[in-house]
Amino acid sequence: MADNTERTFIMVKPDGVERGLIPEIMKRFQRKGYKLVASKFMKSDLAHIQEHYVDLKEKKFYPGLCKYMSEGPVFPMVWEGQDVVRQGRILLGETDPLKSKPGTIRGDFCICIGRNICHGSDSVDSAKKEISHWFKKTELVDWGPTENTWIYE
Ligand code: IDP
Ligand code: MG
Repeated sequence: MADNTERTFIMVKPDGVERGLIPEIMKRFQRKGYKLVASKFMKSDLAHIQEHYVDLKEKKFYPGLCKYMSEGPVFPMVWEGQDVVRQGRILLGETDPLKSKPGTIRGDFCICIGRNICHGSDSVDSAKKEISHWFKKTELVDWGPTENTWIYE
């Protein structure tokens, strides 16, 4: 049986927020058929972002990445549905916007790898970690959209 309850962590980064792209990015997941489970508008402190990107801490771009991510508001979200982690990465496009196809979020809306407007979990395991890093259990909304009966067989 396919798992319709898989979850991923998607976040509009400060450049995406500043450029007014929150609704556009939400729309891509909504219209595909995925279910919004949580979202919030917030500013993160540096330590929180450093922990989010801890796997990249040896990279040269890590300090600059963490600084830019903590200097403006972000819009973290949790989306749910069949294969949503992998599909979310496809909707986002490649890490480098110049390698992203038109029709993807990064392919359509940005140019620089260091300003690629959105984050998406790269595996089910990292999605679990990221969701609990950004959201309390009580912020995850348990609901069954009626449209789900028209999205899944
Ligand atoms: P991802 O966001 O597609 O999962 P990761 O390799 O996990 O890509 O890198 C996290 C973020 O770090 C990227 O989205 C991008 O903002 C930034 N980043 C990755 N590589 C570079 C680089 O070479 N220069 C500047 N920033 C980078
Ligand atoms: Mg990543």
